[in-house]
Amino acid sequence: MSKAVLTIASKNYGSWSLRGWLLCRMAGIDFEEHHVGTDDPSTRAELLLLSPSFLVPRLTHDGLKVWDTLAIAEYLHELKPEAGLLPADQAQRAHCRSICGEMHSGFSNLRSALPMNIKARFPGFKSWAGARGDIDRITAIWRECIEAYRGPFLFGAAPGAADAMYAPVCTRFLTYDVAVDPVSADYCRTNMTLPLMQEWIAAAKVEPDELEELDVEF
Ligand SMILES: N[C@@H](CCC(=O)N[C@@H](CS)C(=O)NCC(=O)O)C(=O)O
Repeated sequence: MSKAVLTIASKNYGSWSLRGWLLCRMAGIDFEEHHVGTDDPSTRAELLLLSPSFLVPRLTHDGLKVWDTLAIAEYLHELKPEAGLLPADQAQRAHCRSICGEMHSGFSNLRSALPMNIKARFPGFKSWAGARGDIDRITAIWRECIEAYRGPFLFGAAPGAADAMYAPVCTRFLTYDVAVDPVSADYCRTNMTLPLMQEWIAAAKVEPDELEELDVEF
């Protein structure tokens, strides 16, 4: 069997890449990273061969191609149920899938106003009202989970798919100096200090700056 390959983009800017990578590492599969720059026409052509959506992350495992972060999470959960990406309890699993889905399909104001940029810091950044609404909803989701399952991660003692899905939000809150309630601030610290997050952040910090246009918006 050939080794699994996870195709990802920038570690500094690629929030979906971060989610896919965390899911693969949390699941404990043995994989190689394949990096593509999605704004370069030749790599876009390459990416189209790899992933019909053009988008990354994309996982090749055991002859299968899996693209789209939620599909990767579900695939890995089926492959390695013992990794605990999704909670063992059915009701908690339904809750977990609901908040992962909400992240996957929503919060477009936050995503466009506060793009992931791990290297950058914008002290005192003013989030506009639309983004503030998304921030309020996300922190309400976190507080509800921490209260129900006692933390420190969203579904209890160990990190899982929901923490991977919300990890790029934690990096954004740090980048854009977003003030949140104490429970959410603690959760952000917990997620950001995970060894896997530290490993990704260290790699993002040494990545060459290729996407300068994302920086000049501010
Ligand atoms: N819904 C997709 C979103 C993936 C996505 O937007 N990926 C970005 C990079 S992080 C991408 O590939 N952008 C390239 C492009 O738009 O050409 C998922 O869940 O995987």
